[in-house]
Amino acid sequence: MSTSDRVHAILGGATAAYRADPAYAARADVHHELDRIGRRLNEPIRVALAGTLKAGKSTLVNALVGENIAPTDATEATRIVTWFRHGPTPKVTANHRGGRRSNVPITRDPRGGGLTFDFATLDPGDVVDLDVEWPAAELAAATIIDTPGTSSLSRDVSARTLSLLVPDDGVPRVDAVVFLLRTLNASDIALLKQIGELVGGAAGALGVIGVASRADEIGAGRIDAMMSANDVAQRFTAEMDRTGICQAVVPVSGLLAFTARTLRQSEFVALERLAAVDAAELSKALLSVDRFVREDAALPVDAATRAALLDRFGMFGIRISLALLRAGVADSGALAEELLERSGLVALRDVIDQQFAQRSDLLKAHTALLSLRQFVQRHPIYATPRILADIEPLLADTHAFEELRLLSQLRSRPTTLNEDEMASLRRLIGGSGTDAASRLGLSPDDLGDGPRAAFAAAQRWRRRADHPLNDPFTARACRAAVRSAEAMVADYARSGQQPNHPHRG
Ligand SMILES: Nc1nc2c(ncn2[C@@H]2O[C@H](COP(=O)(O)OP(=O)(O)OP(=O)(O)O)[C@@H](O)[C@H]2O)c(=O)[nH]1
Ligand SMILES: [Mg+2]
Repeated sequence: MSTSDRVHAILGGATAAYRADPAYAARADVHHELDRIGRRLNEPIRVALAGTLKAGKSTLVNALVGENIAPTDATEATRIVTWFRHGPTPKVTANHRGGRRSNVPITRDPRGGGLTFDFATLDPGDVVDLDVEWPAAELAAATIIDTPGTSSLSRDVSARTLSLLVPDDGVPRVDAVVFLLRTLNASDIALLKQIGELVGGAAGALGVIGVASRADEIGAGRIDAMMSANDVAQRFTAEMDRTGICQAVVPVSGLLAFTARTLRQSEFVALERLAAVDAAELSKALLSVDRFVREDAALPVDAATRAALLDRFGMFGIRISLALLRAGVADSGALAEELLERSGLVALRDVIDQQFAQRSDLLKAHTALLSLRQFVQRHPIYATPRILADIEPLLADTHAFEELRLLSQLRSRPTTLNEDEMASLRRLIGGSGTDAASRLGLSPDDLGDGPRAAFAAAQRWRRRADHPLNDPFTARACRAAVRSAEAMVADYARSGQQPNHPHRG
């Protein structure tokens, strides 16, 4: 039975127990709560974007969805937790303190075409969160939650984000978290650690990905500084890695990604005109933001258009676009694709897919188990000990949960594994994807080697687990690798592929 099936079974048992209990038989609120925990198992995975103030969270929401639906830089809206879910038609609802709900008029920002919510009739202090339903395909696979920036300076806002990520009642609201960090000063790292400890702890989401955000600003956006920008991004990434909270860390420019996904023909035409300017003249104009937007600059594109380009692309985006055009990129589709790749969004989507999407049933099952545990403890009945006795071993023994915990812990805890062993262990426990080929590092051509490779991996890690100099953590990681490999051997055997008779296909 899969973990999800077992969770469904435990929930079914709990529901029956509460219906049969005289004290709870008539308690609609209690049955409603149980229903909700069960329903969530069938809803899209919930991924929250959290991070420091102005880290680019809302911009990244827009880039991921491919539409301008999360307000950026708008004062009130950025202080409220906002849920973006798939729905047939655009609709915004405010959840008020005390349970009242109200409709929020949607308005388009006349300048940029972005969404703004009309707060005229709303008191932001009275709003718990906003619920945006939007007909975007991306939202069918995942519900995305935009959160107010956290900082030690703004306690109220931080409290709102923390209560979503780490609720007082211990009932998890989200299944996974993307954590954005723009700078690496001591207080940012301290905040990430604090949130990570809470989030990654017993009561929080199991999946955490780190994003080094606004990556285009690293290296001051100079294109000739691309190499050093990459270096900085890598050091940044390594630093976040060391906190050991995230399963993976990716540098991303949300701004560039969003612009790439919504590139307009008029923008392409303006860039093309600029790219045709004499090289010496152009590089002078690109020396600084001030020079680029200067009214009297002798450029074939007017100052207002240049300022608009700057807003949409940032200085780095403009430089890289012009370089691409001069190198022969000939249409807006090709330019958009190049920019998207360079923005880091493609890499981030891959990581989200590997870490969250492929495991979404598990992450949701984990959330449901934590919620149910909390629930039965809050409403003790005769059956509570029995239900807990079902939940606890499932939380502790489910190997996939252990894989996720290890994937983050391996980054921060010392082990006696060498670099090569570390890389193959991470892959084996699902760090690059949960399918057998990704775990075993097989190319599409040698999938037939799967059974033999899985068998060899199980043997190799069994030996490595028995190494006399292992510390307890290293031994635990090696044993997990053995279990992951053995699970594949068993899967292959079930599907009729034996180690000695590799399937040829
Ligand atoms: N250059 C650059 N600017 C960005 C990027 N992402 C966001 N910005 C800018 O940074 C500012 C803040 O962006 P938001 O997306 O509102 O950031 P946020 O984290 O949602 O901010 P709060 O919710 O207020 O904490 C805006 O002016 C964005 O245009 C990026 O990748 N590159
Ligand atoms: Mg925001």
